[in-house]
Amino acid sequence: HAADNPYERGPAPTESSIEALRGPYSVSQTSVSRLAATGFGGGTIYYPTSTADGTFGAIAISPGFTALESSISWLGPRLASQGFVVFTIDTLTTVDQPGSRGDQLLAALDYLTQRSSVRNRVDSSRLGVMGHSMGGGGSLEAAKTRPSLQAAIPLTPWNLDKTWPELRTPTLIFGADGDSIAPVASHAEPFYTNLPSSLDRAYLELNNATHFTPNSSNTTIAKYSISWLKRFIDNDTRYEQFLCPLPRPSLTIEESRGNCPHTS
Ligand code: 9J3
Ligand code: ZN
Repeated sequence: HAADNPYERGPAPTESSIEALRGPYSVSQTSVSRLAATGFGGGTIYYPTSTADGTFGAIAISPGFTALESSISWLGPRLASQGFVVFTIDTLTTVDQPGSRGDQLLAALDYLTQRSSVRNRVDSSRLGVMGHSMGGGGSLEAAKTRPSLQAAIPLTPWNLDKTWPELRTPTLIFGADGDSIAPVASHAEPFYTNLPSSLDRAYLELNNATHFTPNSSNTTIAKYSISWLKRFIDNDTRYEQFLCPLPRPSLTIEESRGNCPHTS
């Protein structure tokens, strides 16, 4: 109940509401030019149009190596319509490495909460990061740098660093069974395994999927990302039912790992 949790937003979720192409909030968007941006390459902010529900948690999302914001833009309205401010960004150059992408995700969050036209709509204590490939590796770097982040979701992540014992941020990693660019055996799986075992963490391996599956609208990615962000950025335990017990292997999920019940 909202009286018990000041961060709860929107109606009680159902399986169909988290699978829907859009959630309950109408979404507006505003562009941030590369010239206006500091420490990242500009982007697009998607946010609930109404101010009636107060502030929202927020996330920044980075694309992967050689890719543009457009490669992850489907997540903007998909997540914002559930009640988040979502900043899909471009990087300074398309060849920036994961450490730089992590810094740029944090610069984008700082821009969002301090300088953007929607800063008054954002609760600056409730922030998270996502990213694809080297951007997913960057989301791990961002969480390592800023432990106050409330959620991280690397999508088919790529990083040379395989060990993440420093993380204190609840982290949901998506791998893809057919990923030949960031094979799960040398990227997503060791990243998951080398998070602290005490951390709220999960690993979902997409079935019949490739490195580029996160670049198109995908209901499995959306529904579990929404649930993770709601559970850990909004402290909204109404979404725990979709995360624990872990989703069983299915047509869309090859494998799942994680700690249940959650501890934070
Ligand atoms: O961001 C990515 O797609 C990383 C995968 C990659 O191309 O790494 C090669 C250096
Ligand atoms: Zn490490």
